[in-house]
Amino acid sequence: MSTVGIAETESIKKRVRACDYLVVAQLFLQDNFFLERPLEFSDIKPRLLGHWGTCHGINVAYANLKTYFKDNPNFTFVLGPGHGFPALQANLFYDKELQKVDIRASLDAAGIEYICKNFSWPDGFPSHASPYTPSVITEGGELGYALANSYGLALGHPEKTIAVLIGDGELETATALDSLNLKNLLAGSKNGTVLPILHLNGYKISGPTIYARKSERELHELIRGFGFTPVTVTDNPEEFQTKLDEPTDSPFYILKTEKGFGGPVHYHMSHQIPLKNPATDENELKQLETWLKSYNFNELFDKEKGFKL
Ligand SMILES: Cc1ncc(C[n+]2csc(CCOP(=O)(O)OP(=O)(O)O)c2C)c(N)n1
Repeated sequence: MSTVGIAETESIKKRVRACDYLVVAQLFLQDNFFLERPLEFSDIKPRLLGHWGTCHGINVAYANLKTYFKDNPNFTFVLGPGHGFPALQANLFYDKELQKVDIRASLDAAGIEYICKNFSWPDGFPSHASPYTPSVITEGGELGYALANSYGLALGHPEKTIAVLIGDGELETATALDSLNLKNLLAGSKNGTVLPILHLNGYKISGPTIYARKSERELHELIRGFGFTPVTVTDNPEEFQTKLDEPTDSPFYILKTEKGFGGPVHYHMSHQIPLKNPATDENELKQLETWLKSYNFNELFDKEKGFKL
C-alpha cells in the first residue's frame, strides 16, 4: 500500500488540474486569465508558440513524484522533453521555485498573470526550458541527454534519488537509448539512485513512436534486457503512488498517457498548439473557452486567498 493517503491523492489530482490549466493559459492568453468574462479575440496572444501535447503527462509525473518524495531533501526531478516547458514552468511556479529567482512570479493572481502573459513573449519567458529556468542544466531544445545527465548527477552521491522523465520519441535517440547502459557502469553503493520514467504518450511530433507500437511483451523484454524491471503507471495517482511504494529491483516506470489529454484532440495533432486560430475564429475561441473551463480553475484558486489545494 502507498504511504500516501486519500487526502494526498486528491491533492495530486487538484495540482495536476491546476497545472494543466496554467499550461493552457500560458500558451494562449494575454488577458482574462481567470475567465471572469466570456473569452474574446483580444484575450488571445497574437502569436501562438509552444507545446501542449506532452504537458499533462509531465504534470502527472511531477505531482506524483514531488508528493511521494516530499520528505527527501536529496530528491531531484529531471525533465527530458524541454519543449514541455509550460508544464515545467507551471510546476516551478506552483512550488514557489520560480519566485526564488523572480519575485514577480508570486503565488497569487498577479504571479499567474505574469507567468501566463510572459510565456513565449518578446523579452519574456522562452517557449522551451532555458538557462533562465531554475535548475535547468542544459538548454531544453535538444532531446536525448536527460538520462545521461541523471546518472551524472547520481555519480558519487549515494544520498541522491533522481527521477527522470524521458519522452518515448526521446528514447529513440541514440544518446538516450545507449544511456540505459549507464545503469551497469554506475552500479554500486557509491552512487545515487536513478529512476527512469518513460513517457509513453505514443507520438513524436506528427509520427507514432516505435516504443508505443511494440507489444507490451516486446517493450518489457527490451527494458529487462537493460537490467530494469518494467512498471506501468497511468495518471491515476492511487495507482502511481502504490507502484512507487512497491519494493522493486531497479524499476523502470512506463507512464502511459494520451498525448494532449484534456485538450481538443488527443494525438499527434496536439503536439504543439492544437487550436491554430482562436484569435480570429469564433468556433476555435469557443473550443478554447470550453477547454479552459473544463479545469474549473476557480474551484482551485481564489484571487484573494490563493490556491485552495
Ligand atoms: C535531438 C533532437 N532531435 C529532434 C528534435 C525535434 N523534436 C522536438 S520535440 C520532438 C518529439 C519528442 O517526442 P517525445 O520525446 O515522445 O516527447 P512528447 O511526445 O512527449 O512531446 C522532436 C523529435 C529535438 N528537439 N532534438
